[in-house]
Amino acid sequence: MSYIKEKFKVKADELSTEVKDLLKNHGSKVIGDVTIAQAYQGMRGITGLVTETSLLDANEGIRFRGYSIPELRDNLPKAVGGAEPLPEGLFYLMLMGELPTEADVQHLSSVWARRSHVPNHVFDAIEALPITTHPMTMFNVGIMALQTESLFAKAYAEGINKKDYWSYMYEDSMNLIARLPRVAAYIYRRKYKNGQHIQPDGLLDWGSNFAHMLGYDDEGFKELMRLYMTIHADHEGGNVSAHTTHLVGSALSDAYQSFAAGMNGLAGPLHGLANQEVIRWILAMQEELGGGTPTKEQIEKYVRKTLADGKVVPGYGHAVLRKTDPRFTAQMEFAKKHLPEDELVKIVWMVYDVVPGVLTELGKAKNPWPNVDAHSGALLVHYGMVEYEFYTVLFGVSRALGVLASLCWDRALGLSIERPKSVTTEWMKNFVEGK
Ligand code: FAM
Repeated sequence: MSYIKEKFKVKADELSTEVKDLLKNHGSKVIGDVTIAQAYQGMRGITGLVTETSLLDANEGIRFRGYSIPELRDNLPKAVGGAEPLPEGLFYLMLMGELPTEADVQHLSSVWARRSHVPNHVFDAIEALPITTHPMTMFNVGIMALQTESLFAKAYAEGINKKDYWSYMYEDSMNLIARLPRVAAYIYRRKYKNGQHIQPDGLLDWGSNFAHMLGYDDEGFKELMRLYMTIHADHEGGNVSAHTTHLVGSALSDAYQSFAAGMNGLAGPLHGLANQEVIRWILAMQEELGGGTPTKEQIEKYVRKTLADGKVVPGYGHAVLRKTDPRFTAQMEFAKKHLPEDELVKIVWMVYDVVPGVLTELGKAKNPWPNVDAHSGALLVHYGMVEYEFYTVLFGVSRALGVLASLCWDRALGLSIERPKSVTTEWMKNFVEGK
């Protein structure tokens, strides 16, 4: 057993004991009430899930095992000559609950490089789809084709003890994370680069090898990928992709099946697809105005038109956050350092100056501030990745780090199959009338 796996097992046994005590001594304590509005309106504010890897504060933003994004950028190990955290380190932090050493991160880089082989039938499955297929559909077909490799599914079919589920989930999660960049890069090169594929470089770290296979060997893009893979990884447990992965996983579906389910949620425009929608929205605005950099007045007019047409302004608002997303701020800082004169980035910043005021004035959106998706596309365009339909796949590769670390914990803690109670509107009416 690898030392990381052994260490995880020790931590998992400790927490399992604590959870058993918590349930035995306080299991019936009430942690919240549920209103009728919450039942109809996306269960917002209901505390009903346990996710160890990260915790979101409405005003401060996400903390991974207690570390904010600026703290991660300071404290996680970096590549030689790099300034952004290595995503391997964030995975270690989320899994283990403590910061990794340089050696831990190097170990994960080499384990994932060793496990990155993708069988040919996965590429064949992707090739069977029309070239016009959305990259997120190709991505999910690729993930599902990889399911043939699930060690958990194989072991379960042969018959295993419940106590060992975590071990197979751990192996499947490590293998899936190792393989995803290759699958994603294959899709990118197939759809946009005439199928001219690039072989992995086993000496590179996970994020920069991904950049390399996508066809971007620029050091700036590699740094961007490391930052991108770090900040998109996790956002506590209730968001659609994390919750779906956890929910499907609770049926003992394996890591591939659970993650694919989560990715179908990420593909929705109110969730991960918003990153492509932001760039599409800015390009449409530029086209309508005849190109070039719009003025703030023109942006404001376009925002009002978007809202009047009954559409959302992509990249703005959030179900839980109530301030500017620190993931937006981290990308803004990256842009100020590496590409302060970029035209599209400047438009993103002007949009940031305009949208919160308009949304606040209209008073409908509970959070008028930008989320992670408002900035990411402009950075990718700067380095030449203009194919915005692909952006959510990048988000998905990163999200694997958080939701798969969480699935390892779900199995280690032996969490139950998820099955909340639902009622009908008839039931609600009877309840209100006291029947
Ligand atoms: N533009 C226009 N209207 C908005 C809005 C926006 N950016 N954000 C919220 N609203 C509206 C919302 O549609 C709702 O209108 P109705 O009452 O007519 O349904 C009203 O304001 C109240 O919504 P809320 O309570 O403030 O937001 P929700 O919690 O219901 O929804 C979001 C949260 C993120 C789905 C919503 O803000 C939105 O649609 N934003 C644009 C899409 C986006 O950027 N999604 C990415 C979220 C991101 F962080 C991620 O998952 N990657």
